[in-house]
Amino acid sequence: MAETGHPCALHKPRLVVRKFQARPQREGEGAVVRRSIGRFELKYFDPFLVLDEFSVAAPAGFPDHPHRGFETVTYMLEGAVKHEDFEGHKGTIMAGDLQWMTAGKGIVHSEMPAGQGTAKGLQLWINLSSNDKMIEPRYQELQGKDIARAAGNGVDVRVIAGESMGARSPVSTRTPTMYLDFTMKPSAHLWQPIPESWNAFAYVLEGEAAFGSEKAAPVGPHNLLLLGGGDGVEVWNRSPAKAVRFLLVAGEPLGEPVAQLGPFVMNTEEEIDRTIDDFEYCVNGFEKAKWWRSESTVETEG
Ligand code: FJE
Ligand code: FE
Repeated sequence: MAETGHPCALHKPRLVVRKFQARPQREGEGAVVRRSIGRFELKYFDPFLVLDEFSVAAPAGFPDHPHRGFETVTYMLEGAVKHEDFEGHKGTIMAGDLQWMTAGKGIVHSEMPAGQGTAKGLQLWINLSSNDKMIEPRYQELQGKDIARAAGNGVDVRVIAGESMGARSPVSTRTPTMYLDFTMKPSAHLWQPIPESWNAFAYVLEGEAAFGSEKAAPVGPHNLLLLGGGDGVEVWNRSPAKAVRFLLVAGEPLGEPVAQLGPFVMNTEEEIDRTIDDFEYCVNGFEKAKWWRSESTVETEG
């Protein structure tokens, strides 16, 4: 069994308390996302605001739009996304790559599929505490080859944030967060410790696994599982032939009020009103929004 701790009687395994199937919906300009966290039945899973499994091909995409008050974590599964922001920061996030963007007091950017193929991946929005909402924007970008990895006993893990199976991510997270991408071979079993006070969920990408209890019904792709209390989670791949790939994500809840208007997430309605003014008048972090338009917008308009 792959483990970084032991699931013996001293442990309190987390069980699945709710399951959501993420169905496709339209977002941005003609893009399709399977939204699990952030839809009306699950508006907020402190500190997580949105989890979108996206699929986008040109000319669809997420053209010029702002963010304030949280972080976006983009993890590519297939194809590539071209991004550029109003500070001149730009690049391409390819399959396996990670972009951890702290929007802080303000980012305006575009996120568009690169080339002709379909870009697929995950975007997670992590809330920032009231103390961090207005910090300077920051990017942490990792190519797939630089993402920490560990393997053993039929389990492979890519450590996007936090630590697992002796591998540790270099990403620093303002809101304490663990983000793991597991692949388990048939008949593999794992125990992953999770800090007891954190909220945790799993999201299945491929194959099927039983979460929380060996007898649990296996869960397949596009399902989000909220995990209850405990100090870790046990997962079994009981399939005779098929691997399972899933994300395991956990974060320390902020326990603060949330006021949200689309891509602006603050603590109070008053702060949202101020943010709308800041964006409209291009002040307090949105200075460069005044004249900026992405190259992709300029190209489309000729
Ligand atoms: C959006 C505000 C946004 N899911 N998944 C409002 F910021 C967005 C948005 C995204 C997004 C971008 C990528 Cl690359 C992947 C995403 C939302 O940019 F769609 C709306 N409606
Ligand atoms: Fe964005």
